[in-house]
Amino acid sequence: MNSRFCAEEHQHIRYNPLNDKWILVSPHRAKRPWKGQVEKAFETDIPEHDFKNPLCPGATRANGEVNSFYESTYVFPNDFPALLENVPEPDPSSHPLFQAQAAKGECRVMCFHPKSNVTLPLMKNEEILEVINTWIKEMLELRTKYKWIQIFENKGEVMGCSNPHPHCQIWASSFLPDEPRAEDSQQLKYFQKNNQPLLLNYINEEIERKVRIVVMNDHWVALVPYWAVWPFETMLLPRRHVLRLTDLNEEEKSSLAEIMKKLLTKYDNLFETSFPYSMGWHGAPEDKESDYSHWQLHASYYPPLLRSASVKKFMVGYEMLAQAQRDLTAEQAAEKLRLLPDVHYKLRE
Ligand code: H2U
Repeated sequence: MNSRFCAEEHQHIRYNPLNDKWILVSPHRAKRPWKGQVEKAFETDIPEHDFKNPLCPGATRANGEVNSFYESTYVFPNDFPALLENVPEPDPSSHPLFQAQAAKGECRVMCFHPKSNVTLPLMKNEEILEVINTWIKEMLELRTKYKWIQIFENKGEVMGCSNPHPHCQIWASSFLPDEPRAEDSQQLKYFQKNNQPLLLNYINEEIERKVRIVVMNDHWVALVPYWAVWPFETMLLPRRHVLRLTDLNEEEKSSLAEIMKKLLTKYDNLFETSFPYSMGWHGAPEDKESDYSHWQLHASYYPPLLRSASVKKFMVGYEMLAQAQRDLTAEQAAEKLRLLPDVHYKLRE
């Protein structure tokens, strides 16, 4: 008893300052995984083009509209939107236990590439740059009407993605959703106390400590956050203080394309599979009146795979009823990803 604490061996809880939640880390349970067999998932061949796939160039969508024969990115209104622009508002309620508020918005689908079998890590840097430029174009338009614009990508069937064609979704809303609302209040509290943005201080510490960095360039850093919940969760952030995607300069955009390709290649190389995840961008909310200096732009990648292309981490039981738990430490996950090649397994000689 009372031997010295070692984070890689002894269970502990870690604090996430961005959302004010804790996570249970139980590394003693992770001793086995890397000795175990690594199975490859069965990958179906996705055709480059299919007129029956509603996301493909020239295909007919559910509402009867025909996509253009696009050659780069392509944005269209989601035919099954969760948010509509014009709907009646709920009546005000005076009862504190039965509160509702108006919710307005728009949902769009954005295809990344004309070919269904070209995912982001298989694209050229210039093609990824096109994706970034289209994200920015969409944000510039939607921010004139909405407070929050959520860009997110569900990749892989295991994440509920309904279509293998490379794409993301954009949901703009009149309200600030829960996750960014928690991040806003946590970053504000930290800024008021320390006069520095939380995430900027955080990345500077991480760059010095090195152990959780996965890949870095002059403008960006990708790391496994100290408080990561998903086994190979990462966060991608600019190294300078940037509030929103729309504030990036040309150099930072090109450099973002480069680091995205590297990070996503490592992800695919981990289990030699098209790595599933949900990812999304968080930047300062869009109302002009408020000062959002406490914010720092970041993307979060939440991949569910744990041990192999077919072993997924389930967030059930304890996670649903108590709090998030992980086996592998953030440092072990970062090292594993860092050491993987930058060349995609499908593109190896
Ligand atoms: P996901 O697989 O990430 O859910 O994205 C596919 C989206 O495309 C989904 O939200 C939309 C679905 O509503 N879609 C259309 O808008 N039109 C179609 O014809 C098919 C799919």
